Amino acid sequence: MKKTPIANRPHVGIYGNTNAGKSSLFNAIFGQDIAIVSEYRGTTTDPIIKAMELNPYGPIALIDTGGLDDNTEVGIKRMAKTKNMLFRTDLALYVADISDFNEDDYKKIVLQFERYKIPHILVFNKIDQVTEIERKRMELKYKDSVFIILDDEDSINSLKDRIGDELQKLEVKEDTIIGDILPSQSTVVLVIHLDEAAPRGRIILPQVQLIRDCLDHGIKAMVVRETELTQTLRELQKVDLVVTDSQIFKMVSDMVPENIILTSFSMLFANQKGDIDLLIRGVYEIENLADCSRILMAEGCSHSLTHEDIGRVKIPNLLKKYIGKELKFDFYSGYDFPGNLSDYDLVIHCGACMLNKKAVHTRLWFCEDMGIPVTNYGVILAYLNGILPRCSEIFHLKNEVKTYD
Ligand SMILES: Nc1nc2c(ncn2[C@@H]2O[C@H](COP(=O)(O)OP(=O)(O)OP(=O)(O)O)[C@@H](O)[C@H]2O)c(=O)[nH]1
Ligand code: SF4
Ligand SMILES: [Mg+2]
Repeated sequence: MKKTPIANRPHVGIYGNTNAGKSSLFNAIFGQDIAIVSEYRGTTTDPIIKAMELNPYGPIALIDTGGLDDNTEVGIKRMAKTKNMLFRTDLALYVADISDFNEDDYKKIVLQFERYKIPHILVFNKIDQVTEIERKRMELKYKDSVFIILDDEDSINSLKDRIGDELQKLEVKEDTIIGDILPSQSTVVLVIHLDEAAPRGRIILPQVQLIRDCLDHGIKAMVVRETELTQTLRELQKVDLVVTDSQIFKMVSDMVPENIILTSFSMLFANQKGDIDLLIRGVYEIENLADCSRILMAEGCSHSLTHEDIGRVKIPNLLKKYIGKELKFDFYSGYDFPGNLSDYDLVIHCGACMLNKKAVHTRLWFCEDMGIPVTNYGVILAYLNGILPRCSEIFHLKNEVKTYD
């Protein structure tokens, strides 16, 4: 049974006013009572996110959120948490109690959906509470919406089908890290650096994901430390690509002959989840940084020590040394961005292994819209080490390589 990491699943978020029936719908779609349902407004405080199979579509992540119409102090905090979910939502369901539909509230959230480029389905719930005539009137007025009763399985199944159809249109199915770059039967050498900050007894998620992606696409992967790399390259007859940890890029670049293409784990993830061209354009903007320029180090989760080392220590030190100026770094982790994004001169993003594609894209759009250059750890390390042209070569070759796939 294939278990897709949550970050690789399209995210379907359920939004709406308090008591609209969001949690009831979450449970009905999920097929189990996970979220607490009650007749009291404001029951759901923190969003819930669960991985599930949406048949026949496939794996998705389903999100239940707190209501949007509560202006009390607690309600405002709850709404902030709900709005953070917009960053990662690929498709939204706006649930409305048919007998208590507030069109102004709906229009307000639609503006937010548009800002975050999220398509949505308007779902009218509790249709057992209104007359047939009222229901027909609403059906005529909101032609593209779906009408459900939670204990009517058929209506839930039609909604599930509609969700699947909308997701198909978005083409946000699980995508590949390397399978669209190299043809099957290619040989890749993955170089993993095991220093004291590396977790004991295991390798980190991006490395696991890349190995699995190689297996899924019939790409042969040889996993080595840098100490075994030279010997490995001598022994293998054909190597199509070497992928290395960004932190030892310079050393590995010196070890890998010029005729073998080299890139980093972070560059591959940047290409898979983000916009590699934008991230490369962003990195050249470091040449324009001035004394006391502000840089946002944006991380996708409360990182492990390994990442702390790269994002919090290595990159800031390298960058200050390269620019020769005092720079001010702020660190932020989560799916969203801090409210003062416009204060920054540059955003440097982590590899985003825990973020879904939509969350990364939303962050990049926000930077682009505000005219703030954005790059990521892998791209900046390659740039500062003078090897960016070499490690981005694979992405320019991608289209040619794809033709004999
Ligand atoms: N009659 C009827 N009641 C429903 C239906 N769906 C949900 N309810 C009831 O509506 C109430 C609110 O449901 P919830 O699922 O907790 O609503 P919510 O939107 O999650 O509410 P908050 O978490 O407070 O924002 C509960 O008492 C549900 O039993 C329905 O289709 N028909
Ligand atoms: S999401 Fe970012 S900070 Fe978190 S583990 Fe992945 S690369 Fe590191
Ligand atoms: Mg709820």
